[in-house]
Amino acid sequence: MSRLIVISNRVSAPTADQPGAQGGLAVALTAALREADGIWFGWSGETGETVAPKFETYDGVTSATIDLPEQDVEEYYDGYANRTLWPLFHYRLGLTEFERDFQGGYERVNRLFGEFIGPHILPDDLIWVHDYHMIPLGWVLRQRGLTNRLGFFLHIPWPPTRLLTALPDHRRLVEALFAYDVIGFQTQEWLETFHDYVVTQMGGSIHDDGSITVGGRTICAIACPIGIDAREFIAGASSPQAVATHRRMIESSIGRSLIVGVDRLDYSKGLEERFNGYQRYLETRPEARAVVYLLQIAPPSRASVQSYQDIRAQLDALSGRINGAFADIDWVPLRYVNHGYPRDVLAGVYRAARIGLVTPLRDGMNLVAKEYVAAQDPENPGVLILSRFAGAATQLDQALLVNPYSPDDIADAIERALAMSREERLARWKPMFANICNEDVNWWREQFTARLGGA
Ligand code: ADQ
Repeated sequence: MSRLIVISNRVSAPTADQPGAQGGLAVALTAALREADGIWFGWSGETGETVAPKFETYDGVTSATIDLPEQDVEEYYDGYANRTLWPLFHYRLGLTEFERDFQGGYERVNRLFGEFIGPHILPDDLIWVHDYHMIPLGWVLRQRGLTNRLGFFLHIPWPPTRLLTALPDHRRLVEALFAYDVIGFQTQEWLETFHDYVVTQMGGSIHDDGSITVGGRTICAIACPIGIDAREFIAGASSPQAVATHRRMIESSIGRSLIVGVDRLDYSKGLEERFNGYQRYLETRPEARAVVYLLQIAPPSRASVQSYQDIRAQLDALSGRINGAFADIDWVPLRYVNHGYPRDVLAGVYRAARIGLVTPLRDGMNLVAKEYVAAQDPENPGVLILSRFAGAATQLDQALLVNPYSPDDIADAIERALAMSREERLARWKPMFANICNEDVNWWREQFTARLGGA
């Protein structure tokens, strides 16, 4: 059996400092790394001079991290990854910053990773690189003479060709992907937009078996949607902490229906539009006031980037305006919370919520939608309202699908969800639940690694 080497910007394998599992991806990859005696490489999150990777083996899994100089963090992570690629790949050309220094920093850090990781790779290792931070890494490793099987998975959308061509040197970025043997996207839609680029910009051809040839090099590109660790999440939903949270939520709701949103505070998640949709609901259905409330949990992320500071300030103002306009002496329409919670607490919150409101403007997948479905009471499930522009909408098509830009669409869906019979709720929930159990995170990992292993 080959070893598996995972490389991503940050490592979320458990360590002595942080022993708990940190989300589905960590759980799935950790299990695979343990079985395959592998290593997970990434940035430590610290700034400092880059020296040899720091190895740590905890509970059978080895992680290896490097520090990065401050300038590299600014140009590679804050810069090219989060100010250029993230907004562009989420269709936000207006928020995209094009700085040559960012691109330089991005390529420099990818070379640095190659330099530090390269010597630790054995000839038979399977290498799996993750996400937009690391696109050129495969190419860097090939330059170093590596002939291993190399895979890449993109967790975010692939943008339409005409958007992508706004990126200076877009072709250089895409060409780097051809150093991999297998590349994976979350959905068929992103795979097809990638095909479009390859055909129209590179003169490549797509074969019946899904492989792609450009200039004599053939690679395999697949759609492979990520799932959650359904079994772990379902078990978590009946843990003591979840049950206590559920009780606390029901008590504090005093008979009102809870609508819940849980997101990183990010402009791609459509929070402003969601608040506007909720406001439209309150405005147009005065009789519904005081019988619902929205709990939005949104811990800040990427706070050093201006566009994230801006969205945070806008949401602070908007949530204040909504509460100012609609609150009563014994009712607050919007509880807006800016910090994270342990997964079992989230599970209890999801279960207490009559509606899961998941309305990103664009999202590679969106795991919150899947977690909401997993946490429901099988006898009396709530309703998922889901953006059609989330990758998850292709699998969770029994949700109430909405256009997240339309406040009326969101308001109508809230009304419909609150009035929905138990029978219809069950009929919608059951196939979604089956999907998240069948196509869970282990299924995703096996699909990808089977291709990577040459199947
Ligand atoms: P994200 O954009 O981070 O992921 P998402 O898929 O929703 O988005 O995952 C977020 C995770 O963080 C979920 O597991 C959620 O429970 C957790 N989380 C969010 N808010 C939290 C809070 N307040 N407290 C605790 N936990 C919280 C990127 C892509 C997605 C893709 C994933 C995985 O943008 O489209 O689904 O990677 O590929």
